[in-house]
Amino acid sequence: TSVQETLVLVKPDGVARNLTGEILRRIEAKGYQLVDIRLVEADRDLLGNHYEEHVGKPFYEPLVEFMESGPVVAMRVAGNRVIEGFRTLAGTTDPTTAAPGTIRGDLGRDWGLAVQQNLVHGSDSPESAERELALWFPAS
Ligand code: DAT
Ligand code: MG
Repeated sequence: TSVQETLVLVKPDGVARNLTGEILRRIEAKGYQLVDIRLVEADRDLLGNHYEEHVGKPFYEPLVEFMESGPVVAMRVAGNRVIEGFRTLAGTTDPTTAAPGTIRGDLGRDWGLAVQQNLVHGSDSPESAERELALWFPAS
């Protein structure tokens, strides 16, 4: 086994739509462990660090504006191969084409909103997970 920790964010659309519980239910049903959880109003500094790989891309500014638009729920989640496993639960980036059975495929918008409103973030590698967990859980 390979126990890992990952950062999961319920984005402002997920919090506003009261989907935090449903998303956590899916994480727990899969057998992953919730280690820590916070409600965060993210500022530009945090978001710029979090999305540093996307700085300068055309979707960067709308993405940061969206992520600042309301509270986000940050979760530290542990489990065997959870980094890849949570991204599989989340589905692909665009909710329109994300597979049924996934968070984005089942719950993601299908009414003309921008692709950044895709409910969740999950770290994409062990290096990203370590970096992002340090940003969102600075005290632990
Ligand atoms: P993911 O969240 O699936 O890891 P990513 O890291 O490539 O995707 O991008 C981060 C977020 O930016 C993504 O959740 C939604 C937004 N985004 C990505 N590509 C986009 C695009 N082509 N147009 C608009 N927003 C985009
Ligand atoms: Mg990503």
